[in-house]
Amino acid sequence: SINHERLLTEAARFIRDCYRELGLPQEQQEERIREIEEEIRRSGTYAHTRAELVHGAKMAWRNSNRCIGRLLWETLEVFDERETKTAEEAYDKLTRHIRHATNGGNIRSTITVFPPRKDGTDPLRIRNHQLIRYAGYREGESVIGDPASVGFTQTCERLGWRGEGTPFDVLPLVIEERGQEPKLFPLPEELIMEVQITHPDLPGMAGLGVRWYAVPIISDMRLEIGGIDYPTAPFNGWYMGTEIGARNLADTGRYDLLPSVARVMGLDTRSARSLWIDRALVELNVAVLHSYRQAGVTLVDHHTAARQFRAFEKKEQDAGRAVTGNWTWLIPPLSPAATHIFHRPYDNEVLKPNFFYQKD
Ligand code: HEM
Ligand code: NRG
Repeated sequence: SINHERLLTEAARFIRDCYRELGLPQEQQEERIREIEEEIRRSGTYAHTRAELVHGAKMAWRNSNRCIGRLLWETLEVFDERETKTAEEAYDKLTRHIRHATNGGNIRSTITVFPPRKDGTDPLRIRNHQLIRYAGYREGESVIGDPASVGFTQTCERLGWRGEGTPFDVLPLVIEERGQEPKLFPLPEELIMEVQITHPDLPGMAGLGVRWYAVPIISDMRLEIGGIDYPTAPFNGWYMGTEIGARNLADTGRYDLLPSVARVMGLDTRSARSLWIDRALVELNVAVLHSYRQAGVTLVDHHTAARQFRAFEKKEQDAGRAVTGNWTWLIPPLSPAATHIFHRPYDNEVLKPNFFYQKD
């Protein structure tokens, strides 16, 4: 059928790229493609070998146009959990992912791959945007906690969850098994590493009681490899400081902390021309870098990340591959023009394998 044709085309394209990169002989490629053709004819789909899954996931990271961290794409650790059946089993695998990735602060880039979509339906889905994230509670005009989590927090409450009501309540996992109601799984406190935000020479900063979690683990994107969709494949690296200091804690639509930081710094906030916003932003980012370093948690500053990305560009060029990228995401939100990324264009063509947004 036409769908089988389309799947085979995607599969063959992936197998050729993958096997060439792995240095496997041409005959093996063609043999594997014939085998996949047969499997698709028989069953309507095909299963990746473990080596294909591992390298395919790495290629997906390498092709992530919005990611500045791609130099390290080959170091991704892949857990193959395609045999997972139940939400309870999935929860178990997810706690292992968090433990392995956190590694006492020495963060390891990790992905756990759950069963692929079959006949258009998903055997398992995670409802969380990230495995670890803070709740947000609507309180009249304002929000306690993370405003980005208000909708999902309500979903959790409908399922019977009640948070403590602090600005930093870790949300439970919500896992859905095909044909069943979503289930709630609270995360044990000792599993979640967090960092208290302090400043090297502004003692008032600690008094704000701000914290953030160690590991960003995106859990709502679809991984696509060779025409196969993996709707549940949570992945993590570590933070770039500005994600926390210039966005999560600073955006007016998020924790909106710049006025509080300015107060701690004794800045005059009456006129925009005093640049109090910019000064507060810089010191908040100094605080994030200082705090993660002091806590022994991996995190990269945006200047180092940009230099690493330049090394990635060079490495890809040397490998004979075109670098694709989304300039609007690659430039850091602090001092963008102080990085080389700002000063050159990037081709935003979307290569596969890759990670994609999907409907929840
Ligand atoms: C996006 C850094 C690892 C895939 C991003 C962004 C940053 C970043 C700063 C932009 C986020 C934003 O503006 O919201 C890093 C660093 C890593 C890392 C420092 C350290 C190793 C990874 C890994 C993967 C990955 C391991 C996948 C295997 C992606 C994807 C996006 C992204 C798909 C786009 C997310 C979206 O559209 O919301 N990364 N990353 N990154 N990264 Fe990475
Ligand atoms: N900005 C988001 C996280 C997006 C992905 N960032 C990474 N990914 N560093 C936030 O929570 O601030 N990663 O896989 O390391």
